[in-house]
Amino acid sequence: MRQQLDVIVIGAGFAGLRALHTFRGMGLETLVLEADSDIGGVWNFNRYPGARCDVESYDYSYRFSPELEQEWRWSERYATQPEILRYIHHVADRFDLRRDIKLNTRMECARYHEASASWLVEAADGRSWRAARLVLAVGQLSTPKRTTYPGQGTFSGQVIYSANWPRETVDFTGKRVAIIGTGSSGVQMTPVIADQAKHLTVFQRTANFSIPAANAPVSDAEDAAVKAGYRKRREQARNSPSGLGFVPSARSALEVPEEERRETLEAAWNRLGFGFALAYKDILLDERSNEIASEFIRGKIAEKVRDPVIREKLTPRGFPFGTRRPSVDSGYFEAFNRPNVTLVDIAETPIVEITDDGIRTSVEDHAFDIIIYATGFDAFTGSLLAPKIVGRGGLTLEEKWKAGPVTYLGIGVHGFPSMFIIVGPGSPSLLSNVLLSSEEQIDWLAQLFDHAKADGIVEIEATEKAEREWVQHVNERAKETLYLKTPSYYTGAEMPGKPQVFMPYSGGVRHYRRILERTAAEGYEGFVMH
Ligand code: N01
Repeated sequence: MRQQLDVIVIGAGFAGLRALHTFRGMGLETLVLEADSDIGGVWNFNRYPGARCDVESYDYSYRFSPELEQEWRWSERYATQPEILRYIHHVADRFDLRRDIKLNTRMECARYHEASASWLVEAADGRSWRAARLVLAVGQLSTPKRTTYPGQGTFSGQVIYSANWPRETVDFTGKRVAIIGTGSSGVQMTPVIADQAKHLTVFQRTANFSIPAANAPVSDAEDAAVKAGYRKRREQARNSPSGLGFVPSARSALEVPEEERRETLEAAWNRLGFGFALAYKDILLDERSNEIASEFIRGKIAEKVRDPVIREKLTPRGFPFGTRRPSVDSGYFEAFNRPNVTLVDIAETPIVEITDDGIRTSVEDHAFDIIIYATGFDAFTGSLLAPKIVGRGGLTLEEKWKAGPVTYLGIGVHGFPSMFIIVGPGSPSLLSNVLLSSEEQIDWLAQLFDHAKADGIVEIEATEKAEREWVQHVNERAKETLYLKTPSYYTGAEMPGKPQVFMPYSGGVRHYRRILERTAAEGYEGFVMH
């Protein structure tokens, strides 16, 4: 084991890389441990055809370096996975990050040593490191969910998980392909695979709302315009509810005449992608406003899908728009007009088993060459609870979070001194542009570390009271919204047996940032430091 480091960061995705750059720049000896053989986090794993970001490229990019902002040229409004991964590698090279990243190094255990006020981090292969601070940048959607259908191991064709896509190209030509799952991953890959495969069958359990990406190449003029006003755009994003670079509406959908409303929704539909949810300020807050937006989308689906039976199956009903994460698509609904695409509604005719040559539902056998599981993730807590993390007095994070995750500000956990989570449960996290939220928290942590250094503080721990009050605040804010009306991965419903707790902070990026700023101004209230 080497001498004690200042900071160990777990994960070399967007957040881990930014943390390394910032902490190292402050003179802190920082090491990043990454389980995979390369950097990039989710953008390294989710290589499925059609994978792209559904936050606009200019907003889903680092803000910390104006030079980087000016020199990088995004080619499309919504960047594809390969382009985002190229950007991540460019950043790693440009800021010389690789020398402090250990690849193929999965943290198996982290243990807090009270006498030395430090964390001992052990890798799966027995190597270990010690550091004064542990920063968990492990991602919110990075532990894939595994389904447990009878016979799952018997399929003789190719099995692929969307979140662990093979690095070599998968050739769908002439193949009969199944996709299970119609969240963002299934929705993004459907039209692309439909274009290549002999036949594509999509197994849908819940119809989801999806907004067109309105993707387009970025012209030189657009690029120049964004770059000329980048600081303003970044400030807009920081002051918006979810970290997107446009000014959201301040009006209620209920206070405008129907014709005007239709025009507003039409304009948002044609341009804003995910931001459609902010076309009126109360779409995610008021059931009547939400139903207006939901009906608008149902009308759009009706215009896109020709077959009335398929159209009805694809139409989301029974939950308010946005309370399950909506998708942003490029031709998803239209793909079901193709003769080589079939929709199987597994809410009606469930999958009963996976067979040697395909999938058996309650009414039919389907033969396939390839089955793709686009069944999502153990969201928010999966990757935080996968390693063994042992805090003060031998308490594990798993025990502490038995009834669901509790944090102070989504960053600190009482009983786990000097451990900090980037975009953890209890922060805006998946209700926001996570890249922006990561940078906000890392900048705030940098100030906290500076403050601690100046005062000779070695241990920083959230108090139990601050944690309790924060969890209460997170729950109170959630009650003001429609999110609690629907079981979703926001509430832990995606995994059988997971505690049903609303996990992200729904008070908005701007409000959350102000709370962080206030906490810092008040001497990091809610943290005990010595
Ligand atoms: O996962 P999901 P995802 N049998 O959990 C179904 C981000 N993302 O990978 O809804 C059959 O959304 C499940 O059905 P149901 C984004 O935040 C971003 O698609 O539980 N089906 C659902 O249809 C996104 O929200 C981008 O009834 C089963 C699907 O599988 C998040 O990642 C791109 C099943 C899972 O949907 C996750 O998206 C892609 C079972 N046993 C993803 N279990 C960007 O563009 C689950 N399902 C940035």
